[in-house]
Amino acid sequence: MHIFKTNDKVIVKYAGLLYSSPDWDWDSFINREALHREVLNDIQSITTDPLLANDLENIIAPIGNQEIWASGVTYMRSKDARMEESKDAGGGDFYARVYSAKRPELFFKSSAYRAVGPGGTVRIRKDSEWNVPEPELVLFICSAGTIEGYMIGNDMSSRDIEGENPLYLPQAKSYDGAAAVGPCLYAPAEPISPDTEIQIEIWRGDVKVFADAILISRMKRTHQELAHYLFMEMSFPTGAYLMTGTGIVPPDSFTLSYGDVINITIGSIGTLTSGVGK
Ligand code: DO4
Ligand code: MG
Repeated sequence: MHIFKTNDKVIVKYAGLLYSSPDWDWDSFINREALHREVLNDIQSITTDPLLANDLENIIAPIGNQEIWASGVTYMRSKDARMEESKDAGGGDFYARVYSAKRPELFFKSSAYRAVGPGGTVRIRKDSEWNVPEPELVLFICSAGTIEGYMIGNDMSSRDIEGENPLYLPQAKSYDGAAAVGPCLYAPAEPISPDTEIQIEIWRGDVKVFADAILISRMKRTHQELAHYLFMEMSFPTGAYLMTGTGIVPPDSFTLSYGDVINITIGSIGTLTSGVGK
């Protein structure tokens, strides 16, 4: 089941059919335990509307009053790349330690108004010269702390700023247009399969300048463990989104350019496409 947001509607796509009701408000609609079962119940009492296909042309980021948080150094590739980029600053050891520590790295990524939806434009900071997208599976955790859904995320990162000093992480990671999310909230009946693959392609005009893929089973930590730490001492009245970390980092010679197009695909969820701008 896929839940889409437009400026004035919440739209559910289930078994190829589309449903919507004027009573549905995004925050209260998604913030429910057993979300898949609850939505199945909701759509039983309404008729499907094929004309909603037109509204799907105008989807926006599937987010209301939820904050977007992020996890770091959850894949070996992220640990290795960060140790390399920060070695001159003496920061390498922190990444090795957090990779194997009991407590994960969690950081605030974006408020909803700063995030970019499907088909939007992510930004490169003007004071940075080395930038990459981080394609990540994003968890939706309802206010009760249970994982109820998933979306695709891009945790845009300024590698030169982060590499200069790990204490610059919030500036390397959080700025206008640094988080892309979408294209929908995927609320399956069962937790997402460990065989799920995250794929990325970066296009510069007609040229594919980077492509890679990784299975989410390569992650060092469990989704429950990340959600548990996020909710341990913080409440989220309308639930929260949590990026689970990247397992894909382009080679050090690569940096994004204005005009690039980034496609991130997770089979069961869809594709999140973003342009890159100033
Ligand atoms: O430690 C810095 C951030 C790590 C991160 O964003 C990731 O591993 O995805
Ligand atoms: Mg990341």
